[in-house]
Amino acid sequence: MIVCVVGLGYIGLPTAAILTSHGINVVGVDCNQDVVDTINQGRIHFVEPELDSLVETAVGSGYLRATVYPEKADVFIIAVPTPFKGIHEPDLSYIESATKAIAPVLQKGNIVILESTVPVGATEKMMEWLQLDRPDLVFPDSGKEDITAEITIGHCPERVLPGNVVRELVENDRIIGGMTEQCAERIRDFYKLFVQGDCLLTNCRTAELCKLVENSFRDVNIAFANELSLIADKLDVNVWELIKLANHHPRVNILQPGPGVGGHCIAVDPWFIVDSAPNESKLIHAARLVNDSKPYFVLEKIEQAAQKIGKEKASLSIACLGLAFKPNIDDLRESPAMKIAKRIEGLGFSKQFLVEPNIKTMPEVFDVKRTELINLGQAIAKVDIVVLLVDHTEFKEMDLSLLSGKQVVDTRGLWANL
Ligand code: SAJ
Repeated sequence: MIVCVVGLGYIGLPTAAILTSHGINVVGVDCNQDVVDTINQGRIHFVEPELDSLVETAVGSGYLRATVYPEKADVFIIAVPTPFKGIHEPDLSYIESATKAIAPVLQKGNIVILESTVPVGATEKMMEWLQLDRPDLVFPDSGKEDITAEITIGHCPERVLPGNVVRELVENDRIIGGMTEQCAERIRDFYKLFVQGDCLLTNCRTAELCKLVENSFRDVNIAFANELSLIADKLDVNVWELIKLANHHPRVNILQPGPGVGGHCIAVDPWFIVDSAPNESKLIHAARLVNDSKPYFVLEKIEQAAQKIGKEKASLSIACLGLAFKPNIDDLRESPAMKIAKRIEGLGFSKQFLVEPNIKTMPEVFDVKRTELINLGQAIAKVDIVVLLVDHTEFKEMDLSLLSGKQVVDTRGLWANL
């Protein structure tokens, strides 16, 4: 069996590597030549625990090869991004390009699986694009059983947690939406080659909405925690203690407030629901607004911390600990920490120091005259205000006596008892 994985990012590359560890030959495709070259050297282009050794072995053993153009295969997995266009509208152009790229090499008997997170109806759209380019092939008839179909089409959304991808790809249950029942069954047989979790079969539209709903559920729950942090602050209550106590109720399980919600999933996917059913998704929409506004609350707390010192801001310096969107990864996409640190540049402090143990160079959005990327010890020694934005292990394990005499804004409740 040969599997062609299109899109070698946070999902495609780990999936490709895991397939090879089950003795399956994988051709990985990415439009970025640097990514292709890095992988062909047995290296990876982002931080994900355990992935580096998996890819090194996969390439070293000859089971994984990366290239820029798709090649003939038995199974095609599309795992490309679905960013926004306009105001929070899903942009399917990467899926369209990937589909058009595989169309010429598609053969009778092939399976095409869309793993990218998409709005409802996108898998049908993908099949229409394939049909347009390959009128010689017989495609399944959506929802109807059809033994003459020559191509299997389905949607199997990825559900893995960044930072835990290698384990979750194997252990998580999978939702498999088939264009027909036969499609779903064939796709399940494929995933069963490496997935230990249950493979649950449904149609494409339900699978598409299921993925969006999972991330919206989490977004709404985080918004609840973030809203509580605002309420508790106003009423002079420690939100971390409040949540800990409330969670002792057998049916209450409140998540943790933070500086906002980041990443390319939870901060994005709920908008795909809002875009397709705006009048029906008021709560999901409100949650997005609550989470997106949280960085501004953190900026207010920073202003208050500066006022407490009682000196001109121009004579004060500040350190931001963490830039990634969550702990122990280097992913800065949609990161509220990045948003906050960038806005601090405009607040008039003498200097801002950034500490992000998972990156080597400061992101270009920052002004080198105002901001510098340095290590934890140096940063804390130099500044008057310390803002904790990401609960990286390095910050959990640091010597808290270093913070004495500093103003601290702890957005993660890591040092709640200081
Ligand atoms: N966050 C909080 N408080 C919490 C939990 C999370 O503020 O109590 C913040 C994080 O700091 C981060 C953001 O939410 O900024 C999202 O982090 P996350 O760990 O909740 O989720 P992601 O985005 O890394 O991964 C999610 C997962 N979805 C769910 O848990 C429902 C994952 O399973 C999906 O595969 C992934 O989205 C995806 O790719 O869609």
